[in-house]
Amino acid sequence: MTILLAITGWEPEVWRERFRALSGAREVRAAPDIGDPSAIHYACVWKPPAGLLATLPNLHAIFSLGAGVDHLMGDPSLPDVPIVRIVDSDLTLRMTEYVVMHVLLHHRRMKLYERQQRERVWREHADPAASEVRVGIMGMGVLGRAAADALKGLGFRVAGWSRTDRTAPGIEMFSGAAGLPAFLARTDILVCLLPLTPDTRGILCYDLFRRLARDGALGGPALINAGRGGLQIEADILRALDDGTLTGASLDVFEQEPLPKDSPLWSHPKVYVTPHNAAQSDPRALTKYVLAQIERFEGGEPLENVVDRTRGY
Ligand code: NDP
Ligand code: OXD
Repeated sequence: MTILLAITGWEPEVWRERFRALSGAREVRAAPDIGDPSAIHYACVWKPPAGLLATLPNLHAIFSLGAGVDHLMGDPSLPDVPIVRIVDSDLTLRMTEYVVMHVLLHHRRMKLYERQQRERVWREHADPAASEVRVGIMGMGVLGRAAADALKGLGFRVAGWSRTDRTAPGIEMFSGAAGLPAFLARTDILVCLLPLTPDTRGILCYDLFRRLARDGALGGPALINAGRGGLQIEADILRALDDGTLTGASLDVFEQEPLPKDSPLWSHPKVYVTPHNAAQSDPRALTKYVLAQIERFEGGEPLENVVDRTRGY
C-alpha cells in the first residue's frame, strides 16, 4: 500500500521524513515524483494541484493534513473516495491557545497598554471582569467548542452559533439564520471558527459588524477570525475599524495569503496580524493520526472524521 504526499504552502520535507519514519513497510512518495499512479492508495494532501487526485485510479482515501477541506472542495475532478480531515488534540489545543490569547488581548486592551509603554505612560484604566464580557463563537465544531470551554473556564459569558441546533453545557447556543441576530446582539468579542463553504463566504461583512453589541463593557465589539480569509470582507473590516463599528481585530487568515505587503491591515493600529498559524498542523503529531486511520481502514474499521461532501466540511 503506497502513500502519496502532495503538499504546497508548507515545508513538505519534514512531512516526508516523518511519514517515511513511521509508515513501516508502506512506500511513501512525494509529489511531483508520483511514479506509477496506479500504485497509490492513499493521498495525504494540503492544497494539492487541482486535477492531481483524479489521476490516481486506485485511491482508497484522501487525508487533508489540516482541519479545513476548502482547499480540496474547489477541485471539480475530486475523486469519489472518503476525505478524512484532521481532528486531533494537538491541533485543537493550539487553536484554543490562539483564541484565548486574542480574547484576552482585546479584553485587557493590550493595544492601549502597548502604546502607553512606547510613550512611557504609567496609567491604569478600569478593567471589566471577564464575567462582564460576552464572547460569541461562530462555528461550534471541534475547535469552537474547545475554545468555548476554555473561555468559560476563565469566566467569560460564552455563546456559540452553529448551522444546526446544538447544546453545550454552560454555553448559550444559537443556530442558523434565525438565531444570528440575537447571537450578534449579545456579543462583545466575536470569534470566527467557521469553515469556508458557499454559505459562509463573505459572512464577516459590515452589515454583520453593525449588528454586534454596542452596550458592552469593552466600549464596542472586537473581531477575531481564525477560520478562513474567504469568510471576511477586508474592506468592510477596515471601514468598521475606522468608523468605530469595531474597536479591534485579530486576523490570522486573509482574502489573499500571504497578506500582500501593501495591505493597510499590516500597520493598522487596531489590528493584530498573524500568518495563518493559529493552529499549525504539526507533522510530529498528525502523521500518527493519519497512519492510525489507515490502520483502521485496513483492519476493516470505518474511517473517522470523514467529510460530508454535501455540507462541504
Ligand atoms: P467542524 O467541522 O468541527 O465545525 C464547523 C462548525 O461550523 C460547526 O459547528 C458547524 O455547524 C458550523 N457551520 C458550518 N457552516 C455553517 C453555517 N452555514 N452557519 C452556521 N454554522 C456553520 O470544524 P473545526 O472546528 O474542526 O474547524 C473549523 C475551521 O477552522 C476549519 O474549517 C478551518 O477553516 C479553520 N481552521 C483554521 C486554522 C488556522 O490555523 N487558522 C487551523 C485549523 C482550522 P454544525 O455543527 O451545525 O454542523
Ligand atoms: C487547517 C489550517 O485547516 O491549518 O488546519 O488552516
